[in-house]
Amino acid sequence: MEKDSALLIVDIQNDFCPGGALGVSEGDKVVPVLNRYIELFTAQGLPVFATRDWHPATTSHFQAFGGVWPVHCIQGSTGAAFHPDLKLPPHAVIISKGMDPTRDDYSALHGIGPDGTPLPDLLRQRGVKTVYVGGLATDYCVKESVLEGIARGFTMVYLADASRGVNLQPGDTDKAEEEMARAGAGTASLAELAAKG
Ligand code: VGL
Ligand code: ZN
Repeated sequence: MEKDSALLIVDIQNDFCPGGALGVSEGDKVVPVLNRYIELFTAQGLPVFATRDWHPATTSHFQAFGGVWPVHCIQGSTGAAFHPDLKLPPHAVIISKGMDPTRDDYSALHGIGPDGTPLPDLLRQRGVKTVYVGGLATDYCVKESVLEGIARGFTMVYLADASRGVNLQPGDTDKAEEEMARAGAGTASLAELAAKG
């Protein structure tokens, strides 16, 4: 990885894993992969950010209030907790998103850190220009984060081996990957990054 890189882990929460309220097929399969990415970035002294979908109990994001999703990732609930096998290092910065009760908001770049600082500012403060992104779900939060990062001038690299999609419609994950590539996102894999060291 370049010296100006960071790892952005998206929504590895119980509700997005099999058995959760909005379980993504094979969502838990990315956990050991992300743990290896975490090791690689940490070994190089690079920042790690982990987002969490962090909803109020009442939000237009949920079916009951006019939205498309079942209730999921309510602030403080077990469903909103990170998957128990995800090995976040002490230096990881937790980014919360989806708190606005009036809209769907998938982009991690709209999220805030523990002290309320928006993620783009946290990235700039650390000199980050290249963001490696993986997690759940490819066709929502991962895609929107990658597209918004590009729009804001960051170099965004999509990690397919660390991501899975919801696929409300069959093929949504493929479409999301095409959209990210068209917008200028790079791609990388664990094997490639591990080989480079
Ligand atoms: C997400 C669906 C609903 C995501 C969040 O983070 O990808 N997807 N809420
Ligand atoms: Zn959500």
